[in-house]
Amino acid sequence: MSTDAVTDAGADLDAIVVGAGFAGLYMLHRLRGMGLTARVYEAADGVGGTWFWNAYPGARCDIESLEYSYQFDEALQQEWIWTERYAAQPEILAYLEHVADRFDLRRDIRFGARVVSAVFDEGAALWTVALDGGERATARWCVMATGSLSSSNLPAVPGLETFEGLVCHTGRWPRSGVDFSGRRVAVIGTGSSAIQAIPEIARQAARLTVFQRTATYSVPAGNAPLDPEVQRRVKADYRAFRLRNSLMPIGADFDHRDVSALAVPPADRDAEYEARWRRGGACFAAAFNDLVISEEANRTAADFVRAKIRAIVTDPVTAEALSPGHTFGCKRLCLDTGYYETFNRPNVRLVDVNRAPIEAILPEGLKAGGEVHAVDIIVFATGFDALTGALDRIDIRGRGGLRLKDKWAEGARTYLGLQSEGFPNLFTITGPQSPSVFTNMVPSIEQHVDFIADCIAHMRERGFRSVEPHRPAEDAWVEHVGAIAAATLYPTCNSWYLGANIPGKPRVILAHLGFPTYVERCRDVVAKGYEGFTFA
Ligand code: NA7
Repeated sequence: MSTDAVTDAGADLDAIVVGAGFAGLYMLHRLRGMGLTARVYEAADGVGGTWFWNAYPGARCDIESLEYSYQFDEALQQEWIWTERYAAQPEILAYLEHVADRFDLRRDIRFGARVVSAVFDEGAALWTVALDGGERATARWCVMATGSLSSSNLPAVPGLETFEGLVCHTGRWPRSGVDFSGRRVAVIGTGSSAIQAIPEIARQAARLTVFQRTATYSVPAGNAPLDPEVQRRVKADYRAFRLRNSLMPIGADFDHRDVSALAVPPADRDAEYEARWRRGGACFAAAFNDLVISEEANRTAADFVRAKIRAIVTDPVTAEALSPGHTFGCKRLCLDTGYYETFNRPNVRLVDVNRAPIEAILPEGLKAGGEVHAVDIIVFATGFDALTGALDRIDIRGRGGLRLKDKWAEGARTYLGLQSEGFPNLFTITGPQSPSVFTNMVPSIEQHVDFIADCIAHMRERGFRSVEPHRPAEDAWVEHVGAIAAATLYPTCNSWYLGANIPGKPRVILAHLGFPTYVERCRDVVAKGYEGFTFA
């Protein structure tokens, strides 16, 4: 493929970026600012990534909008006005479209361009990236901005292809929307996406049947219009606000309380949970400092939520089925707006697939536990092949033709979640074993993009052609990430954090727990001349 500029390296471009979500857009902006030629390939027809695809009813961020936004440009963060405490999908998508226009990014983005392979040429130290249409381009650096939760998981239910109604997945929502009014609907799954969609669908549908495999802990989001005064106060010193957040455990203000749940009398403990339940939001999980460390502490939060479910849901059998039995918070805590209340509606029914497994999809609906549920629409809210799924879908080959997928067959192996040994000049933004999904994603993305851009600048200044991690540094990082998780309760659930939602996927923790410690470590690595990386 020909381009206007041929780089010093004789490649079509200096850098290729895959994906035009939060990560890809900022990466492009940084690369351009460094005077590099860069192009973004994006499979969708527009920018937005996650926020392009997850357009299901009720889709909303569960980090507060004043925090879930870019901070790299002061004018941008001042001018954009958020309207709600938690922004809904259309507002975030509009924000990202605004960013693309404001920084004139679209001229270097190719839409409708799905990358199918990326192959490293060792002699030239260049990546060749190929699209599904057969086009190719070469570049020195290849940056995967492919998202942590972008490869949707559609379970292989027998007979799916025979269904005569509409099938949709929350993570690949039809652009034209779905009209549920008067329809009989099945929702499979009860994770974050389902919990947001179910109350909205129930309001429109004639009948809604929810197929649940694992009951979910959910707390009220407490969404509301954003008080202009709060917004004004934050913007008066946005920099200080961001700095404060960056020092918090997951890089967002959850009002962390550094007290053990077992160190306070039960009545005070419940009063703290109650206050946070009323306030709404993920701050509930930050009520005490040992909820994901001590089983006994954890039980106090779990019991509180279970009591809430029993108080909200009028049918005791349904309330019992909706009450989770696993460790609180080791699957992602959900934030909802009337989720449990929805099961009091006469048009909503819960089916526990542990008692009544989904056996098949028929032309007229689903068969579960011997019963046929006739439906017009099936919504799969069955999540994603998290963190590695989007990379696995691309045939990525490094030195000696090594396939990334093969290297990661027993679990992802990276250094800092940024690079994997044997794949020089290939970077992953918020890749596996970085803090990513355990943080506020936007600051995490910015931190990674800045690291990558600075590393590229470092290479150019010194005339290096390639960078990759040193094997011992990578091994030590993999062990470090695993050891942190092993000291918590996270390994006790079948969560997507561990890859446990995907049949056959190795069960290893896929993200680093702790944001400030990670950022500190990255700074230290740079200060020590990119310790653990090998330049050539
Ligand atoms: P999640 O959180 O992975 O939820 C998926 C749900 O689908 C969950 O309840 C799963 O049950 C269920 N599931 C998955 N496969 C099946 C099959 N085969 N049968 C029945 N039920 C199934 O994905 P979401 O999209 O809700 O949220 C992902 C993240 O996106 C979210 O945390 C935010 O960060 C944004 P399981 O719990 O695995 O038993």
